[in-house]
Amino acid sequence: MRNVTVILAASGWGAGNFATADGALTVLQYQLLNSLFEYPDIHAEVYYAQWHLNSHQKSKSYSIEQRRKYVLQSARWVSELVEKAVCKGNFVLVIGGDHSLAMGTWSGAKNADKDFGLIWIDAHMDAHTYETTASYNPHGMPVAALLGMGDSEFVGLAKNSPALNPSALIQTGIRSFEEEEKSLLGRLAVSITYHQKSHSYSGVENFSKSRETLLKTYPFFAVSLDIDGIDPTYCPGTGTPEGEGLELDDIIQSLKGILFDSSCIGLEIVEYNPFLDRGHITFNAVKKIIDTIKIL
Ligand SMILES: [Mn+2]
Repeated sequence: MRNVTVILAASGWGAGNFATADGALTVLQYQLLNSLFEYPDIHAEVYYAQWHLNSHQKSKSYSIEQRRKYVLQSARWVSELVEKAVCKGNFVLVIGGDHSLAMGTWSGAKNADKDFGLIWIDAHMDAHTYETTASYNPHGMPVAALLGMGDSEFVGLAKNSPALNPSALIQTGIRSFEEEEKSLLGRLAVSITYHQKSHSYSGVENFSKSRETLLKTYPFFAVSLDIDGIDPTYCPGTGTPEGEGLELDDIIQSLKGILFDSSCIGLEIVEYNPFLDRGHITFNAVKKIIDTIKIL
């Protein structure tokens, strides 16, 4: 029996497009979690909250400070739920919403005193601060914040910051970044796998090596999945797509059964924006990922 806490956080305040919030709403409305509820060995509890009024408004029409306020509010809500869930030994499944929520997710796990490493699957490094960002979108900042850099309230979501030591982070899928991010992560010696589709590459092998590496130092690990890490052929419904990405099948194979991996504390799936989807391509990809995490 595995107890699962599902946290659906409909906030797009950290992204350039508010409708990123609706990924969480879509997962709830179209019952993508049913395969978890119906599974006999899983007991799932679900939390949902939303911080947007009108999905079609651009977040840019709000001030940086207003957006920062809601980013903090939503991240704090996630953080408190994650902390409680991890304390109980539950597997945490966080569904966004944009990637700024990760500041809350993994600060919450740290606040629960869990010693864990994190596999960060993404096209981007998300290692900006307000000092280096060009977009002022906080979804480009969670990695810096988790490592203790940048906005003091973002960093302070972890009661005992930083939430992550540089050695606890492995990034994969990376193919779009700014020099300032690369230099920050380089200085901290974070492990980064740059992705080029033209190279022969097994995402599954890469994932299991990352898992092994983290588990040599940390008793637990977790996964943050930004769906823009996956090739836009499979996940076009996202705000900042980048070509030449990871194979959807590699991600699915890597995450298969992860819910029953006792060394895994949780998974976060972010940046699914249903309004940018083509047909139901991204919807089906997210459904497939959720369906396979319980398959042994
Ligand atoms: Mn990201």
